[in-house]
Amino acid sequence: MSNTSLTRYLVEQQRTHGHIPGQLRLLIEVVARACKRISHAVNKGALGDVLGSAGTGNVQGEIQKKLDIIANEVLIEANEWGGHLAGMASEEMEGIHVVPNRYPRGEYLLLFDPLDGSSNIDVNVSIGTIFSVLRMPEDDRGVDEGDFLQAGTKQVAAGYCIYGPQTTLVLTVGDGVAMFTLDREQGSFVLTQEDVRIPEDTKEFAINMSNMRHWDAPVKRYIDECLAGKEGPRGKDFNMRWVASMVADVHRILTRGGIFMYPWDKREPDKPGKLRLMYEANPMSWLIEQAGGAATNGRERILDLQPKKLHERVSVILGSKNEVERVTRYHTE
Ligand code: P6P
Repeated sequence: MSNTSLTRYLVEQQRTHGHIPGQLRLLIEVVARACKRISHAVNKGALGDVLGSAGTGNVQGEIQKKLDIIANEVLIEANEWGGHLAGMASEEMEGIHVVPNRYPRGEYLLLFDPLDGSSNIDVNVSIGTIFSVLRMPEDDRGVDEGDFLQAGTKQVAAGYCIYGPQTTLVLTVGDGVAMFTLDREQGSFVLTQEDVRIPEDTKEFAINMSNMRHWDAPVKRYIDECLAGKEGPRGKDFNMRWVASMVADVHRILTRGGIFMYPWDKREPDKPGKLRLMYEANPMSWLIEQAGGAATNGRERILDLQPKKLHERVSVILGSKNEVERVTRYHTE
């Protein structure tokens, strides 16, 4: 059992790969500490005044849960004074949050979904925080929304913290994927897995089957073939999972492989998909690629997409490389 703390891992990674300068290490450590606080609030459940709806709506037009707002505030308060950030963007806020003038400004931009999977909060199912780090464009004066609109390939760090049976922080800075489990006695994240690798093949798909009648033909073909099992064109039986918390489905895929799909569907044809590009699809896609998987919107690599709006949505197909390539091939055939 390793006793490598997150801090020691980051220092040693900087020594060997040089991708974690001081300000970025501070940023990651501050985000990890904020996730510890969010985990504490989540774990209180009904014992703390944290369940249920806040009675407000967010920019997505979704009812905000109390924990959505608590998590958002924890991340803002933890990160604005350290001098490592120029600004932040959140699923829970319409506009960006520029670091106030009373604090020093740094060279990084932090984007996050403070609590993903909110529909699962009140039923005690795993949820999580997803975060993505970009660098402020060079010689840039003030901080504005345009500074955040960078392709996923520009990320310098990405990760999530899943609040499940364990609280686990999963991180990449471009040199593979590492996992840190929260040791509540020590109060710190301890390295429990590094060089995470996703099997290129899988027998497990994750999709919300209730939307089947709304899917595009390539997605329907792929799932029909999975359902046909051994007697069908795939020659093997498949299993299905759908947690309705992207963090939990992605964590399972990083741990044992699989394919996750939230594709475009004809319920709202103008919406490219349900999930958000900047602070859900991009960080998760980088983690998946860093672990040997693939991530596309059905036609293009997600990390190559040039964002036009902060809260834009995207169709997501990610996980075991050979399965994602098959679904993508069905779209482009
Ligand atoms: P549905 C959670 O609200 C989320 O954004 C993702 O975490 C999750 O994968 C998806 O939506 C679940 O959507 O339509 O199945 O409830």
